[in-house]
Amino acid sequence: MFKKILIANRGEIALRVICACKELGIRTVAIYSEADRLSLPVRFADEAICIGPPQLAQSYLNIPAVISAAEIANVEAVHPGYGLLAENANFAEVCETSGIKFIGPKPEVTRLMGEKEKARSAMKSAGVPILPGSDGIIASEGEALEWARKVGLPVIVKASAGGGGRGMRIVRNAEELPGLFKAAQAEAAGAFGNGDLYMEKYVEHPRHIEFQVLADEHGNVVSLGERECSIQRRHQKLLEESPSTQVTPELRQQIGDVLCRSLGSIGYTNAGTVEFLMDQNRNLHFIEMNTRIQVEHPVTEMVTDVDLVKSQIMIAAGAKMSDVLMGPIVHRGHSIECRINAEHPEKFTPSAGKITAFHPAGGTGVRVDTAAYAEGVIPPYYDSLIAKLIVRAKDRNEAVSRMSRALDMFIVEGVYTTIPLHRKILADPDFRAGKIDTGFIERFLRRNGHM
Ligand code: MV4
Repeated sequence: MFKKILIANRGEIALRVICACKELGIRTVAIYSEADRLSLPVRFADEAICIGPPQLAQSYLNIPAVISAAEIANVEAVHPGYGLLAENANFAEVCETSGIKFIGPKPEVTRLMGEKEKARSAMKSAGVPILPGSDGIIASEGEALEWARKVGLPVIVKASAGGGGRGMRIVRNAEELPGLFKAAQAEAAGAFGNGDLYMEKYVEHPRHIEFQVLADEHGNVVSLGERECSIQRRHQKLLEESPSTQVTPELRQQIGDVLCRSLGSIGYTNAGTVEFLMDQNRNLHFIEMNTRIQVEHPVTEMVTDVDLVKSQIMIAAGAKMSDVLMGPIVHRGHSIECRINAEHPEKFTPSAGKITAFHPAGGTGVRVDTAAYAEGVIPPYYDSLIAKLIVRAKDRNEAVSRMSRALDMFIVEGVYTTIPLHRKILADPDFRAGKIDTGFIERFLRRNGHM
């Protein structure tokens, strides 16, 4: 096992990685920007190194600064958390050439999954169900029209370098296609420095359902089942749960089996998340793969009792799956996570500042992943996640009740938060009935007079 790991992240996920390391007997090195000097990861890590000023490009995204810290501290491995450098294949490569283990998949696999069109064709070849669409990058508007005719309207054009919703256009009639194609191309070129586009059949009112996997370096892959992540606003997830009300044990097993075979053939290693859209007929279609630990990983941990971050570290150290897991994956109960963000309730704009009072909820079946504390400051430079409130209960109804009371007993003062929004979502009849899809939040906000 590693003796010492550097955590190339901040906030709650840096603390989450420190928890895993402490339990594994691994020493930890925190890196921090000048804005995070008084943060809990700095306090709880065995060592801490300031790597620069608050701006991301000069601190947490500054690869030479992060590598220098890793070399000065003499660590054997780097855990990137999520966001920041987690899916940066160049960073993974620099770690490798510096003799530091990157806790994630091999750089070439990270690169493959980062090119969405290549990921789509690799997963198709490996037997994962995908949507009808273009075969590779679309060279011109003329070719786009040909594909649209072949696939049938509506279609969606997507940026190959994209993900998370940027550089996407829905096309409902052929006359609009050339203009929308050009707009998507320009947006992608501007945002990612790469205007490559591909096309898929557009799925109306899909659910966003993702599968968690773990893969060791000996060819063993396991599926830990799905998370339902349809409650999103502007491509930011607000609430996630596991299991999905729409996934039967048979479908979970079937998709899990397909993923184990296909990811094995691709040479995938570490934790990963495979994103699907579920259509009205409950069919799942692959859209993208994330090669990192995700914000919402705790809901999977709660229903499987597998520590995903510890598993990542053990796998990176060369452990076999049989030594990482307790045995076969068993799903028990239901888990929900609410993301508590520091943001204005109506405008959804970040609300940075000092937290004047902080009392996290507790009690049976409640978990809080956070790096916040009373008198602590939410800096304006980073994302606005303050805490993840996670519950686990025997079934969905009990999980909803438990989450509602936990939200009622969670105090955050000094900044605006999404707690009131979550309380309303949990009281919503459609949400309670499991009638959710990616359009839920927009309908909900309209019904509740927010828009
Ligand atoms: C789609 C789609 C419908 N059909 N692809 C948005 C973000 C990106 N990761 C994929 N996205 C979508 N792709 C096809 N073929 C609808 C969306 C989509 C969406 C997906 C997941 C969660 C929320 C969403 C909100 C709007 C659109």
